[in-house]
Amino acid sequence: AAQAADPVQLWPDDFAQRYRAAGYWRDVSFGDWLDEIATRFGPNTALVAGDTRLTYSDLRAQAQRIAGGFVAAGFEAGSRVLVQLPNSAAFLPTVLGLFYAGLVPVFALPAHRAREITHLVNGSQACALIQPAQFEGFDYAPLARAVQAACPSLRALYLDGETQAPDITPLASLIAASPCTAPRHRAPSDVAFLQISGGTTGFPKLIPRTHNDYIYSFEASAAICGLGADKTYLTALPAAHNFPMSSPGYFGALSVGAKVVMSPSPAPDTCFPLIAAHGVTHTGLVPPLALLWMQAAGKTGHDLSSLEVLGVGGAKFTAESAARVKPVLGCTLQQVFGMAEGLVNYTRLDDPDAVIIHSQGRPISPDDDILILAEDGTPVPRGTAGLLYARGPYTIRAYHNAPEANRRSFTPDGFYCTGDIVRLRADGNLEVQGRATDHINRAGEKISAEEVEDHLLAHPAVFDAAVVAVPDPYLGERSCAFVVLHAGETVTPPALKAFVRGRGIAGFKTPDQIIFTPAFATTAVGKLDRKSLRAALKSEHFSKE
Ligand code: J2J
Repeated sequence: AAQAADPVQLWPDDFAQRYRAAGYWRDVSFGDWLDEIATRFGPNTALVAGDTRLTYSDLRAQAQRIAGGFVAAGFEAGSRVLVQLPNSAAFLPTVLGLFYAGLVPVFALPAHRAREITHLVNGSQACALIQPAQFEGFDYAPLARAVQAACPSLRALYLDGETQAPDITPLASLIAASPCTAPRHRAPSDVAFLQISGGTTGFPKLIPRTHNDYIYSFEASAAICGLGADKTYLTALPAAHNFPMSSPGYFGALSVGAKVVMSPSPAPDTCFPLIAAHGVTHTGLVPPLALLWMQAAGKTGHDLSSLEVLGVGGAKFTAESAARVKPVLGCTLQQVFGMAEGLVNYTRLDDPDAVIIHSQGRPISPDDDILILAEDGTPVPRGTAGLLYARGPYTIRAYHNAPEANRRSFTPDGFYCTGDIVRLRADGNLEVQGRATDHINRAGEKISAEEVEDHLLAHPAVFDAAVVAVPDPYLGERSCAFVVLHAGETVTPPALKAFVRGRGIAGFKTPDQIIFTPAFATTAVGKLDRKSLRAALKSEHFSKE
């Protein structure tokens, strides 16, 4: 009964034909792909996570047992399963097991809480929830129960790790079940998983990625990033993010027989020993972490000399910082400008330093169509800044089940409106100049201003709220909430922050700063004018806060 195909706008036939003819889409599903890599690289080490070490054959065997568990539990092919696992030993076997069973993972971050998970489960009609028992001091069983109470589609809860919860199934019990010996059929053109958007609306949107488009994106990325069977990729960022998943990420690494190391944290004191112990050659970081790594590099005794390529993306990396990567870390910097909706740009490893330091690279595919348009929709003169639109063999044509957002975010001829303001240089590389949308890019984590405003507005003392991005030397941007209180009401910034945190959302969405203000400037039509709020923030009065 849960079979219903996702009502998703996929590529028109002529595009699909072109992408197949060009060899981008191999018509292989993730289940087939797991069989391929297990056959090609069987005895090589695939995964290192804590004390766990799995060869490619082991990885497939584990995935097959987990898949068997899901099939035995009665989940039909095509059903969605929400996965909220940290970078643990369970992550890859579980996700690959879901693929093998023909199920569709929905990826959430460990930082997400009841409100977000409820929204994602209801939005995807997920039938199961997979979480860690504990992570970073947080106990997930009560969260699981709260979500189940609010989500009629949920039939099963799984926890990875020690738990006293009798109503929740240990994830390990699936591994013991009899294996699934062949991938349950999914068409390679079907949706493989749902990813969360960086979102500018009140709630994150779901991004449907197909087997064909995603496998193409990470296989092509592996080649661009110089991965091979003799390389080692460190998963430092949260594994649910598109960047460590596919740019080139652990999937790109596995596609060429490399070794994947999972780090439970991106901090230098966790990652540096892993780099030294396992000879890590490749990893990916957001700019604030790259800065932290460069600060720590000289001060620890760890040998980082195995590092060959550091990918940095998710937010703008300044040229000043970019120039320090090679001298300080001794590896090649690769700037990565990507998005979970698809389009990913890389500087190439053999680009001149000036390109690597000053640009965000160029698209993966010769068939990535890029438009840079002025606000009126006409192309800007080459070399000047404009809004970036993208279409291609791995860029989605629509969000999952979001007609209104789709009208805003996609053009009638299928271009995704990235919201990024970029400039195309004469050498063909892009430079990110800014963005046109209202989100805060906090250390690479995208926060919707509207979503946080809605939570502030839920407080009885709050009359109006506007959340804006403020430049921050460590985070790149931090969030600042301007709040207008109802006449006669009072509330302190810490109390209001605690209220927002208590709404059941990821901690990184709590405003970093709250400024009370008597009223907002509005535009002629009475709409909130965020531009003037941003300008106000830069004024002396506010910068002293
Ligand atoms: C400036 N802004 C950037 C960059 C992303 C690889 C790398 C990153 C992401 C990612 C990803 C930027 N300079 N180098 O999915 O596969 C901002 C842009 C973009 C948005 C997408 C990948 N790299 N950005 O960050 O979906 O604003 O994906 O539109 O989280 O991050 O965010 P997200």
